[in-house]
Amino acid sequence: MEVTMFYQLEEETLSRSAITALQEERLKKVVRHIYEHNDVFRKRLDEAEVYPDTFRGLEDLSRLPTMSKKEFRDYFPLGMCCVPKNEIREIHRSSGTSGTPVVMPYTAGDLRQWADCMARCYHMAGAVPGDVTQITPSFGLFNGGFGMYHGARAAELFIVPAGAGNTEQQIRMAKTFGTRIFTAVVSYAPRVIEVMREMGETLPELKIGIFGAEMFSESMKKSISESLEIDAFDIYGMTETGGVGTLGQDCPYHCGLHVWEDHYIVEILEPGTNQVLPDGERGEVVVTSLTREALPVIRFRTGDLSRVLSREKCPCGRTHIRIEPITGRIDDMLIVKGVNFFPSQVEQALLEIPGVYPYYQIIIENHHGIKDVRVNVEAEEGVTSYTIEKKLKEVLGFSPKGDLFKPGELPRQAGKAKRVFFEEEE
Ligand code: DLL
Repeated sequence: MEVTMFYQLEEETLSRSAITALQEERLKKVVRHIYEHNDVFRKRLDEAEVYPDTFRGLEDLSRLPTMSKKEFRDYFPLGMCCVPKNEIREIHRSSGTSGTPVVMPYTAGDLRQWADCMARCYHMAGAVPGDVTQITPSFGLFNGGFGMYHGARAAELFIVPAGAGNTEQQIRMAKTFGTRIFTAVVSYAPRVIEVMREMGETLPELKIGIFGAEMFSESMKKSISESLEIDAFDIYGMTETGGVGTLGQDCPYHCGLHVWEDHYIVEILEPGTNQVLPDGERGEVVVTSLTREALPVIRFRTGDLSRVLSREKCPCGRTHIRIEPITGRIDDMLIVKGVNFFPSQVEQALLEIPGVYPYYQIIIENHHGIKDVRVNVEAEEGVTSYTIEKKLKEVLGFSPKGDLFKPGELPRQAGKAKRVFFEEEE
């Protein structure tokens, strides 16, 4: 691997023992920081009988109480903040579609940390200084646009800060400036491909796509890479950990998401319990941020599902832990006819059928308390309901009904896509 593929070569290739030593030191420091600078954190630690003077670091990690979105909401907007207000330089906020929004404050140091994590992701995907990157997640309170911007500044890229929407113009801009790296929320990529086809355009200079903010199934990744003739990367992060890229991305070997372990500790917990699961077992991703100042998270229950794939050095040279791409959220799980499944499994199956488009709806019907599921999907002529039902039976064990739509007939959405719809009880 060339050195230019690393943004922070030394940090990204630390030995396992060096990573552990760094985490040990930083964990003790962050526990002291939150204890001394925030009443809510101090009370929680007191209740758990964890005190900075006697806290032993990694071996005491599981003694730390877990937290979730609930704490952010209960202490909205800045009740969990650990620095004085005049040290805050920026905030971001989750959409709040499912309740009070989550606010994340950043100090100047936090903005640098975010930019560093994000710049590592850019370089890991193959960016070199001067490359043209087009940023299409929205700029504003959503962390996607600005996070990619801060990272692209650090990585010394030529930035086209397009923001969301206006797909025709996005394509013309990509052509005009010779965009090499396109960044987007996953479900925006099929839309770009569709409009490119309508316009009869190609983007020969485009080589790299960085997509995230939503589950990215293998079949979606394959379809996007092939259609755009690019290498497609899966970038991970969230408002609570400090935004896009903070938790990592996959490398050109695509063998799991590299989590920046000098900044974050990742544990996999059994959903609904405090049981830490062994490597290889799938569970809830729980994250502790080691280097954030304004609002570090301690054992934050993300609600995302994954498992540890490896703690060994990757062929790309990086040594940090690798986790499986996120397969869904705990609260995404659907139960119909006694079968538990995730929307990601439906997507994976549908997109394996040639001629099926990445636009679908999973509709959960409710007939007097008895649930059923319908799957509507867009497909080219020639794809039959029989093929779809047969394929879905392999995943679900039963064949859901549904309608076939012609390409372009299902609604296109901005931002993160809504795929699952719950119908009112009849
Ligand atoms: O979605 C951050 C982001 C922006 C990541 C742009 C990548 C690209 P939030 O709006 O706070 O932040 O949503 C975080 O989105 O807990 C996951 O459920 C989901 N998510 C984020 N990245 C991925 C991914 C941004 N690569 C929530 N794969 C997280 C699957 C993802 N899900």
